Amino acid sequence: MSAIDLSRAALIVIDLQPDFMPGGALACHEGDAIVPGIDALLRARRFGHVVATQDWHPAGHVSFANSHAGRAPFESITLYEQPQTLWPEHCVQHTPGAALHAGVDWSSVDAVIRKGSDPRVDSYSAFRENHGPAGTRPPTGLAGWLRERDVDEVYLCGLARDVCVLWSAQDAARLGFRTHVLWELCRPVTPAGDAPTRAAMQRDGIMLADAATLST
Ligand code: VGL
Ligand code: ZN
Repeated sequence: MSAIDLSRAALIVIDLQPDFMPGGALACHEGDAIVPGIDALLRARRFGHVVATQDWHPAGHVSFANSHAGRAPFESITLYEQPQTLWPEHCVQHTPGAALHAGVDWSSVDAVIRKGSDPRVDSYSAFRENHGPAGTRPPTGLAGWLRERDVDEVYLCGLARDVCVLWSAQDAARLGFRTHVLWELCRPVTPAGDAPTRAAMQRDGIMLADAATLST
């Protein structure tokens, strides 16, 4: 039996950064549990292409609760006519919490997409910013990068399952990529959201996969 052909597939590792680990500024539930599995997946070098994203905010970013007088983390406000969750200050550019996690061998990564760098706009998806002042969601360039390389299939893993992984997977599917989420190599900000996250992925044609199936 030959293993499945992943030469036209890209692995996209979302926001595996210390600030999203337990004890970090914006901890994901059991976020550290996925680090060894993602490291093993990269070391296996099965994918034709590997991309990592890095949440990369300037100080005073609009998504930080402390940028808004009288607001607390995890409250929701309306920003550019869309709901915006306010987060604890996290992943500030060039701080240790914003680094790519030291527990992973990143040497096989072809491209790193830094997102959320515009102080006025949040960016959950690897493909597009959230709604900005002009009401548009400017692309990050990732879709073109993948298409230029003939990639038609993407596998996503990382953090957070209910935020940046979900939004990235939804955009990937909408953009026409065959889209898989490696569910067990993701962890959420809010574990209670796992059932709705799973339902949203299934509704949007995203396939839930297991890293073990990649080696069969
Ligand atoms: C994320 C909230 C704020 C994520 C990033 O990586 O899922 N969540 N910024
Ligand atoms: Zn962020």
